[in-house]
Amino acid sequence: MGNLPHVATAGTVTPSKIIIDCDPGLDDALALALACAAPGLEIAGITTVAGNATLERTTVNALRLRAFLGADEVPVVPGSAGALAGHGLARHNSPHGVSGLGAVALPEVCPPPAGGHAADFLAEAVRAHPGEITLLALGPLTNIALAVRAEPRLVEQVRGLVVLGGRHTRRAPVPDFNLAADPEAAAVVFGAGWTVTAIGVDVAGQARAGDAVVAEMRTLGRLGRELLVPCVEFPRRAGGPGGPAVHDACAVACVIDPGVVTTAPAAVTVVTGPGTAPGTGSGDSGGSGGGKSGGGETAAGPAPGTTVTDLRPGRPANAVVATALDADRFWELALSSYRRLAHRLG
Ligand SMILES: [Ca+2]
Repeated sequence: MGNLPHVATAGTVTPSKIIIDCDPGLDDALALALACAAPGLEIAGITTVAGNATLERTTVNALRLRAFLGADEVPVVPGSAGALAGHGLARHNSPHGVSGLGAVALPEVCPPPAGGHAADFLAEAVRAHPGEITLLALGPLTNIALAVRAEPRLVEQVRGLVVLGGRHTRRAPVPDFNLAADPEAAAVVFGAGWTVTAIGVDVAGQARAGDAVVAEMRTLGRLGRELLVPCVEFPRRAGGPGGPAVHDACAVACVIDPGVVTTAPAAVTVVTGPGTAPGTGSGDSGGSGGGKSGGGETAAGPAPGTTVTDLRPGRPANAVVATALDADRFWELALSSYRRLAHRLG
């Protein structure tokens, strides 16, 4: 491992298996729709974590999305409501609304989730298909951390791990939500001994649903009308140049087509408390995080969850990080996939 896994294209060999660990979430919804649309992907499971809303809501949202997207065969397994340190994971004043899905109005009544805990499901699924499953983490990293703690062989058994989180191309002034929600879990995941493919919010945030994208979504029948457009129009009310970012969908696109991003090997450290950032303790100050004071940073150093990313060549790398996005390629892939799915859903 060490690079984004390549996925079979339509009409060729066996689809690539993925498990999506998520906290739906408007951009999670766009990501799940994209994964369902990709002929080269087989979704082996959806696991949920609290984050954009409570665990109860993110799980219900995953179930509603599964039903709407016609993915009834995919197990949905609930996971963590709280961080490793014990505090709650659900964000306050969520930009995704109290429900987690803004004004999206999908039926609330749908088949129940599977039994058990997401972390056990992840470990067992990967063990049953060694070398085949790519984990895609689109929320706080608690479930992934619990899974790899309970089953350290996960590190060798996964095909890949793609994390939406961090900021890796420049000094991170503040942590992103996914890593800040559970910094200890993020540190466990980045330190587990595998190569994490990290799509930072600095790069994924460049994928924005502007007016032309929304206009295209409006032509996509029920999929566009009932899901895609409400997902991008809810945050649009809050404004923002270029339209709302669709971070999680960008991470799915990277699994389907690694050429959507440029990547580089890197040493990534996650700050968990005072003195844990390189440069605040042992004298290494070469990262893109850490350093002098900025927003979210105190006299004790960068805030917990901040990533410190060292891109200098020759350093032992624990990650491959996205350094640039080809936004045109991303939207071409996303909209053509959504069009295919819209046709299927009618
Ligand atoms: Ca998410």
